[in-house]
Amino acid sequence: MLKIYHVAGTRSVRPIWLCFELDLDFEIVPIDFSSAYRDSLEWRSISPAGKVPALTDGDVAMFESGAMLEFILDRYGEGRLRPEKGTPESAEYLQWSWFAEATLSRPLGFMRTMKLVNAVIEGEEEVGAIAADGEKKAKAALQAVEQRLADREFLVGTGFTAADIMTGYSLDLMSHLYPLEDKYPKTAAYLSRLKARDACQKAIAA
Ligand SMILES: N[C@@H](CCC(=O)N[C@@H](CS)C(=O)NCC(=O)O)C(=O)O
Repeated sequence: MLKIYHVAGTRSVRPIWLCFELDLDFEIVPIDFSSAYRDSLEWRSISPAGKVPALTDGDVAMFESGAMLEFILDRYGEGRLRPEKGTPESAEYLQWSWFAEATLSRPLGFMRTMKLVNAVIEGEEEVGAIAADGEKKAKAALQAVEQRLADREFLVGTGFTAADIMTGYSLDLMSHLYPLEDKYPKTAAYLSRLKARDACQKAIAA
């Protein structure tokens, strides 16, 4: 059976949300998020870099959330929640799915670290410059999403897809650092729409 190793609030929300959208039979395996457990041989044998989420399904084992969505759609999607490959909409789909983790989430992790560093070394010029660069990148990525949503409800022309699951999770994380409503109203409304979906609510409650 398809198993997703989960910690509430982490990227495991993505594959779990997708499984609920597809109404699949699957198992959520809660794990201990302590660094001691994530460093253990047991967890490293499932997730070699010690991160969450992980997925197993028969002889398949995976540890990257975006790749898990593609695998789940390949194996169980029956053509749902992803445009047909090779079409212009598929290009949009791929772009926004990758953007969510490679561009949108990237400055976020960085900003979090810099916030901690700043708390320790207050007023260090270099640290301030690095933090400002992270903030600039985060804002540029948010602006790209805002522009895309200017005249559409979801990121891809065909309607709701797994690219919205990828991006929705990243935006939710971001919204804890930047209140989105004032500067990114379309993005804030999009995130509220995504979070109102049954499958998303089930994933958040899991
Ligand atoms: N690109 C990876 C990122 C995985 C990741 O950073 N997971 C976080 C939780 S959301 C984690 O395990 N953090 C603990 C750490 O980095 O030590 C994915 O999308 O699966």
